[in-house]
Amino acid sequence: MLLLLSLVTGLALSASGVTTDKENDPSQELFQDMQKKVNDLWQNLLYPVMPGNENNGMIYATCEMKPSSKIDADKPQVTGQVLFRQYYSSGRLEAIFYLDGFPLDNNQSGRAIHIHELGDLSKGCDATGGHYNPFSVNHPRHPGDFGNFFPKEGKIRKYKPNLFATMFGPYSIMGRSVVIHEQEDDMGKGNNKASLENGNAGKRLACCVIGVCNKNLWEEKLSEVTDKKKRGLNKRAQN
Ligand SMILES: [Cu+2]
Ligand SMILES: [Zn+2]
Repeated sequence: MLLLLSLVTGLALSASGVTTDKENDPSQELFQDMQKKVNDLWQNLLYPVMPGNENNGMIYATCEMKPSSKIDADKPQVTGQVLFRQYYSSGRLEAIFYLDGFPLDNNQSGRAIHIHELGDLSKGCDATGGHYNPFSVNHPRHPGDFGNFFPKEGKIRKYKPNLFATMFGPYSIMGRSVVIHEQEDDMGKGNNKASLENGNAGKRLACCVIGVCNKNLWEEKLSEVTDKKKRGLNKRAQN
């Protein structure tokens, strides 16, 4: 806020300064000055806090998944991380879903994962609000509608690029939550109101708040997730 105020004040001061200097096409000079100030303003508003500034314009975030305190003990106790990476300012969001604690059999139903509006974990995952929906659209067109995940041997190991959510600007997901549900997302095809709001995905098993981090977790987990993918591709190529 202080930053905003100082920039706005700077803008006003420079505007009054230029009107007294009419020698070098003041309107042009004023325009360029204003343009620079507006760019600086946006830059400061949009640019995220970069830890140590060592990431070359790449921002990383992590969400440390914890079982909801409101979920029964016989339900899956999900832990792990959802990691995000995005190149400033127009790169597409990428995510790694690295989650444990699901039943070991491989025929279980899918589990929905979404970004919810609030980063409030005071009531387990129940105070995280509905799906983050900045454009007032129906489910599954919310920026954090990640769809269904099918655990293998009790784990989810998934890399997803080209996501619609963003960590920059007014619609940043930073400080909001990631929620994993007990059931499958019906992707808006459930023929009822809830389907167009939340995909009827059922109870909230676990959740976490998205926060800025450095690149270490991402690099550590990505190799594991993509190595698996490579092995899968090799297997397919051999068959
Ligand atoms: Cu949800
Ligand atoms: Zn949704």
